[in-house]
Amino acid sequence: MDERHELVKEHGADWMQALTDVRVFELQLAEMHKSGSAVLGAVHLGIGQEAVAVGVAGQLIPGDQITVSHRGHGPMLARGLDPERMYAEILGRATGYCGGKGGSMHIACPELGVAGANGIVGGGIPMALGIAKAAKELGTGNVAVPIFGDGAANTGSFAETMNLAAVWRAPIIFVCENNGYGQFTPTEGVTAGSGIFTRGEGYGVPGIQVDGEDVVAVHVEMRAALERARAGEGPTLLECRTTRWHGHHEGDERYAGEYRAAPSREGDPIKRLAAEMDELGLDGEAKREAAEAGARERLGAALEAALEAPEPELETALMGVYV
Ligand SMILES: Cc1ncc(C[n+]2csc(CCOP(=O)(O)OP(=O)(O)O)c2C)c(N)n1
Repeated sequence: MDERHELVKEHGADWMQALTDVRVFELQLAEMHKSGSAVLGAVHLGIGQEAVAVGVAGQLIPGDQITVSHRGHGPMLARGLDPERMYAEILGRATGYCGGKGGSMHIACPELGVAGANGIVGGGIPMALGIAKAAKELGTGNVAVPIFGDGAANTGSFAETMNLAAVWRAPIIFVCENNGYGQFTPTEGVTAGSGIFTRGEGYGVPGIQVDGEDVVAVHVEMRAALERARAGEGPTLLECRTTRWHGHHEGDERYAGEYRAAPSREGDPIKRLAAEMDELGLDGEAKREAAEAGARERLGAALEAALEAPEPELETALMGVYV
């Protein structure tokens, strides 16, 4: 039995549930947004990109930290955040992770390994290096993982962080979710070179490109990068090629064919895993259906509970504001 087969046998059912949880969490948000109801602020969904979330964040250990972009629900859920509190945050409720004052793009829970989401493109990358440097100095054995888009790979903070990360041999894994677009701009029109993964080369940082719609492949490459980082061998750059199915944000009217071709759904990470499990006699399709039914029930209840939660008290409005 090859390694891939063994991994699917061991983790397939868990991955199926985790991928489906992320998908259903976001589908429910999309449905709510469409109905014009309680979603506050902009919401950017990563539907289609779930294999990156699960393959990367699903194998971190307590004390590891991720930073995510404006499109970070998936990695935060895969890291173990509570869906009800995430919904509450997105809906502006007092029970949300930031008391309802952060919204989708500012969810944070360092206690559970989510140092923070960030609406500033590239903003989470240097934050993660600070965390990685501290982990190294304290000898905790933990790592930091900034997860960001291809657009962020064109920012100065990416290059600057990569440089210092290499100099410090910091335990950091740069995870680029290359979904083919930076907001409304096709990646190839604004991105030089022969692949974002090659950008580590000049700094002596190993770069790997992986099929980001294949949870097994992402898991395997991330596992290798984690081993390197925990062994003191320094950073790795992982470029995950994936597809975003929705517009830049929910309600993005330019989505309907104006700036992009209809996204291919052939790479659907959930269906691919189900098919592979079926080939191996592991009841993939049946497990997919069961995972979806379970997710709909559990996450439906989480959303209901969040909707019933109170809004923040007026007296908390200035809490956490520093001038
Ligand atoms: C510093 C900064 N510049 C510009 C923006 C506006 N903006 C928001 S998302 C985005 C594109 C990001 O593209 P990418 O990093 O590829 O992430 P994706 O949306 O594709 O997941 C831009 C330019 C911003 N939020 N921050």
